[in-house]
Amino acid sequence: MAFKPALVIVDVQEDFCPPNGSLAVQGGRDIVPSINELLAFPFAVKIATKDFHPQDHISFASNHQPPNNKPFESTITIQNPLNPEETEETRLWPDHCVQGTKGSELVPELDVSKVQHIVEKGQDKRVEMYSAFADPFTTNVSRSNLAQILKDVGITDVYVVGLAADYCVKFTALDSVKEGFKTWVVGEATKAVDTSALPEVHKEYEKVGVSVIGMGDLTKVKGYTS
Ligand code: VGL
Ligand code: ZN
Repeated sequence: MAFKPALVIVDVQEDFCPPNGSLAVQGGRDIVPSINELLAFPFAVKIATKDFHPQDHISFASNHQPPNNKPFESTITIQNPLNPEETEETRLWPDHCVQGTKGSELVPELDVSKVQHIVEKGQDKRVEMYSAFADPFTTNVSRSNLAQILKDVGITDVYVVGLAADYCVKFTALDSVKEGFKTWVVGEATKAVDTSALPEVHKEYEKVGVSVIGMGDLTKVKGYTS
């Protein structure tokens, strides 16, 4: 059986980390040592993604009118700009990961010297894009180059870590399955915005065959040679 593993590190950016992040995930910084440990393993390719929004992005509460503009609380309906019949209910957030700001930078503790590709996502102001592959619509409005990078290298297995477990990590893992990769999430190397959402996330993983594993379950990756 072919085995060619990739590491995808999702959105380990200042705005998702304490102490100063505008959308700080509790314990977000604490996963970096585990991720650096993973970066020392012989994955065939190591990729870091960045949420990378324009200031007028649709997911920012500040771009909507009251009373339905409370960050973390309000939700809005987004229409697919390419197909108005397709809609999606989505949460509003504080401004975060604005292109060119300190908050959009990968945290400096992350060993980026071992990363071969940085994939930016969420640049299209019209749509939310939690997944590092594409927006959630059937007719995609926005796609990153992540699938192409993985396919060019001949990757079979994608290991997903980073922030946040219940948003971008989740949708990246689910899309990874859709793209045809065997998909793994290293639980200790993720943190959630809302920990109480995790049992539901794990059920969704079970349904599509995503496996949640621990740092000790990577012997196959450690033994990988190209
Ligand atoms: C994320 C909320 C808004 C994430 C991105 O990276 O999980 N969450 N944008
Ligand atoms: Zn975002």
